Amino acid sequence: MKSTLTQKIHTRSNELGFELVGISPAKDSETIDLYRKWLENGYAGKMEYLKRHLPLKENPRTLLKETKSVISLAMNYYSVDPPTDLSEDPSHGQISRYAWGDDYHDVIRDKLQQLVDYIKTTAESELQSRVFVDSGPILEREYAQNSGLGWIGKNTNLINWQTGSWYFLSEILISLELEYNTEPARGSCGTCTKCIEACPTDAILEPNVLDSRLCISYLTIELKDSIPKELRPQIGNLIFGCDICQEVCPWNSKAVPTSEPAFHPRKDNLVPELLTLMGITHSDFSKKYKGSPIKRTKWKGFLRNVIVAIGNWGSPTAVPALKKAIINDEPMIRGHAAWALGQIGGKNATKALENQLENEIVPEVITEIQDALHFISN
Ligand code: B12
Ligand code: SF4
Ligand code: SF4
Repeated sequence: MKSTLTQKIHTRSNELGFELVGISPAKDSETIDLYRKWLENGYAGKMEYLKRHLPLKENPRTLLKETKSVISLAMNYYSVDPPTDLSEDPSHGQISRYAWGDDYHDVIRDKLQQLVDYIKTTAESELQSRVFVDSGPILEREYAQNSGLGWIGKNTNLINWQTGSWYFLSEILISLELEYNTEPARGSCGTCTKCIEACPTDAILEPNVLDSRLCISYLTIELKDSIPKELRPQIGNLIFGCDICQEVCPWNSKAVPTSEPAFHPRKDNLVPELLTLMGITHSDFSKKYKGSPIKRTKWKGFLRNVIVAIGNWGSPTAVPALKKAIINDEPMIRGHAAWALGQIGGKNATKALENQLENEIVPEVITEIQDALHFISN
């Protein structure tokens, strides 16, 4: 009976679009000490919620005391590859693959709920359950690995031996004993170190240990303040997240396109022109990225990222747009615009910086302007 229900859950999950499904018992996390140490080392940066999650991550029963099983699910978001001539063109920005389409939280939560409804009907019993996708206090990759979905690679992502790592993970905690995965995950990183070598900011300190404070994904999505000046050049034209340590992973050469239409790229999300994005107002941003993961940066963070990419592009054609940005109401935008003008250099950029220096009152922005002028004159 148990195995029949487990099998039905697998089948229904696949029908709902979850390519990978596995079930593990609700036991204590085996890696919680590594997580604690990671927090103690400061690798979470300013993601304070990860500290608050520590006690909750010790065991799924802290989230739902009746939990007996963790159903781990993965949904593929690989779609197309962007045209290389545009992704490598510094006048265009790159958005990471997971954010090209609709917000996966909404898409997946809805499917998890459908799966729970199905299990409740099929099991014909009163069940307790909770669903999580990304934002919950659960070590998703550990439970996915235990459930047999793949192994945790040196780039810290969960990799499936057949189809790679372009997956969103999610879980259902359920008060039901089911048939558990007993197979160890197939595949491994072996002696490969491609992701560690390819990371532009050396954020993967050692296999499986990532310092978020250096990771471009953190810097362009999670960080709400100024991006540290020394890291800006390494960001290149990445304006939202980073996929480099997955792009170089040999296991991703086997990726197959997702069957979920919601994860296919929205118009303009593949490799947008940086100068077009500079013209986006606060309300344009809200409209354009409604229901998209990109809204997480908010308008201010997104504009900051675009300005960094423009500084890395270094083209004088961007000076008029930066002249507007250096008088923006937001000090963070003014500071980054000053940096970008410094990278571009030349007479017009210098003039814009000198003009703003006369009017600027925020100490951090004054420092950015002075540093930019210094950079130009050297
Ligand atoms: C915080 C967070 C981030 C942070 C920190 C990332 C990190 N590597 O920890 C930042 C903002 C940098 C980030 C970036 C990205 N993220 Co993120 N992130 C999370 C989140 C919310 C928590 C992760 C966490 O707790 N990190 C702390 C570390 C210590 O935990 P951990 O990496 O899970 O590590 C555990 C194991 O690896 C194990 N472990 C540690 N050392 C070792 C050593 C060995 C040998 C082994 C076997 C295991 C092991 O112990 C750790 C603690 O349990 C999860 C969702 C979730 N609730 O889990 C999504 C999640 C990990 N992110 C995801 C994605 C897609 C991304 C990005 C690709 C987005 C992008 N394109 O920009 C990048 C990838 C960057 C990278 N190389 O990891 C997916 C990953 C899917 C997958 N296939 O693995 C998740 C699961 C969200 C989801 N539901 O799909 N993310
Ligand atoms: S996402 Fe980018 S910056 Fe972060 S670890 Fe991977 S390659 Fe490095
Ligand atoms: S690039 Fe190599 S080392 Fe890195 S995750 Fe992929 S297989 Fe593992």
